Amino acid sequence: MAVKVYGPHCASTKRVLVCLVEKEVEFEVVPVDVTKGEQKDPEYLKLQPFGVVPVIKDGDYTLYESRAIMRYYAEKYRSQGVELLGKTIEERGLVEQWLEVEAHNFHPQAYNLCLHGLFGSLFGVTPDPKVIEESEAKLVQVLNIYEERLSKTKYLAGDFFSIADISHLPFLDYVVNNMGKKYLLEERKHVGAWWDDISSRPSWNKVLQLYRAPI
Ligand SMILES: N[C@@H](CCC(=O)N[C@@H](CS)C(=O)NCC(=O)O)C(=O)O
Repeated sequence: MAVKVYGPHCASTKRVLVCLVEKEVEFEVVPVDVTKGEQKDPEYLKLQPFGVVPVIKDGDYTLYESRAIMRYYAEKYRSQGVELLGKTIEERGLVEQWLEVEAHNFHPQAYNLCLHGLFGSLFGVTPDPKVIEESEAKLVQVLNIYEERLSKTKYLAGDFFSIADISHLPFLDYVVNNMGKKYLLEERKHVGAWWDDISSRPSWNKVLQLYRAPI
């Protein structure tokens, strides 16, 4: 039975979709229009009580939080598709470390930048230039640390592609391509090379083509 993925057009959901494509897991999508508030419908809240996408249904099993869903499928289908968790426990530790860095250091800055500079109007948020300026300055500091790391390893957790890299795709794509901030990569050659590599993966391009965001 195919996995049901709710809200395919949203950035957080795209993490999950890329992971499923890399793991060669069959899925079907269920539209949830967040611009119309469908993520707050009582029926949807039974699946995801916090009222955000994504959520997946796999038979009777329901799971939400995009990074938890990636961890789950990368582990469940360990021997299928691309290995996304590293081969040793030490590699796995580094995957977890960089996934946490993405969630707690990278994401808040990238999200605020996008909320105030890109899609805020869809959610009734008035853009605040001060938030944009501060978020970009903080994102630059994070990317400087990435530059140092990526001067030593091809991907964030090591010389292997992982869910830590996947997790960056949707919001870095918004920042670089939808907000026109490619200079953030051009000023950091190792981050730029990493981005060129991960954003040219067929899995990401397939997901982008199939489920374009409404912005
Ligand atoms: N931590 C959650 C965040 C999910 C999230 O913020 N989803 C956004 C779309 S990218 C959403 O549903 N926004 C609608 C809303 O906040 O009402 C995850 O990673 O699954």
